[in-house]
Amino acid sequence: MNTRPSIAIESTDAVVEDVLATTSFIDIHTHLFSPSLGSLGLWGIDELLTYHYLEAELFRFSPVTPEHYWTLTKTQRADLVWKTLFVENTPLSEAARGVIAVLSALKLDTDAKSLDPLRDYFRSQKLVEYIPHVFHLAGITHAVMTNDPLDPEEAGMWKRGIELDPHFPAVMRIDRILNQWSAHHGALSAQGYAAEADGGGASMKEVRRFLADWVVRMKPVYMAVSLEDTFNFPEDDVRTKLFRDAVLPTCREFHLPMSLMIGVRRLINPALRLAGDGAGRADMRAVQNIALEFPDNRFLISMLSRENQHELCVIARKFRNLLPFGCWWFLNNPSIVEEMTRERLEMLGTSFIPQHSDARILEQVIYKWRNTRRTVGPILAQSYKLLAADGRSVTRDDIQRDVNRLFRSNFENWIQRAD
Ligand code: HDL
Ligand code: ZN
Repeated sequence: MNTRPSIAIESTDAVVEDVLATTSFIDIHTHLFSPSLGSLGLWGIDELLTYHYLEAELFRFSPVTPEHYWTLTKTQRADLVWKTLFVENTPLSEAARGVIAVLSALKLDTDAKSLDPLRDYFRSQKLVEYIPHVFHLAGITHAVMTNDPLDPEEAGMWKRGIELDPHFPAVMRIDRILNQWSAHHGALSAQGYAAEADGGGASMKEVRRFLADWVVRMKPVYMAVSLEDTFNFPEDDVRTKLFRDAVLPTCREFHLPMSLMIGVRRLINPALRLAGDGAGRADMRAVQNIALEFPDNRFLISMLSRENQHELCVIARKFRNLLPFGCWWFLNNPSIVEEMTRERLEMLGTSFIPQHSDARILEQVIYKWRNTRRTVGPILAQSYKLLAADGRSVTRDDIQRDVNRLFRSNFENWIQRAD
């Protein structure tokens, strides 16, 4: 006999919405930086408007050429984006509507004719108080960073010693090692790690030493790499050697998950710079081969192509060391988030992480997490309604447990398991 105070089926939506609204999330992948990383952190209206998602959209509406656009100052670019996408046209796209949502949440004029008053507001903010305010509006407690030990500017800051901020956990991003070995093994050698062009000799041992030194310095919660849509594993190449003999052994040594974000088609239009990347369907055999070969490594997996999502759910059902996460980049639109979240709940229950923001500018977490709550709420509620119709009612505590798992403890457990 069910003695728990289950919720009435007609109040499911309201209870799910309230649980989502009153639970703070962990944002497991962003490009935000803690204040101790100074100028690397982006915030304010000019950065919001020159977000590469909006720059891509600008070039579809404005006659301005990318070549001319890049000669403009940041202020001039922001003015042009605002005029083009927000004054002369209706900001209907996900990224454009996001700026409106941020301005509205900050109680600013969403229909401003000039950006100057908005600039005054952002200029007047003190970051140390402003960040907690923005996190509160977004309903997050942590924004996990993306940190590159081979980025000259950032590496210099880490080497000089920075104060670690518990609200901004670090992640060691190793694209330059795994994807651009020929261009960057020299940088390793320059830092005193004997890395050879063909990955031979002591290279793998030296890469392990490099990674270990940076794990000690950065104290990352996981390692990460973004991989192109053509990524295969295994291949007869240096990258496979690096995965097998350096990166994944280091992850095991320090009990760190490895995040694989697969499907980018880099710079399909180089003139757009950061906005120039595209997406492509990847061969999921790479993921299943990695999961099978490395049962003692834990992986966070995000695929960039909509066409890979169902396959990812199938493979995740076969390998407990895979944790699918997020609706990444071009997928972070309600129409696709809905589809992905439904199929994940149907095939994985609550053993996945529904979303990350990928925010590059601080205030973006406000709209990206508002959208996630607005999109995922009804889908989660529908799952409970189906369960009730099939014979099991739920309590608010059940829903709270599930939301905590989806948006917090799945990640916390993944980064802390020392087995
Ligand atoms: O590689 C990544 O982490 C991607 O998220 C890229 O940074 C991309 O440019 C992006 O910002 N996507 O949202
Ligand atoms: Zn990212």
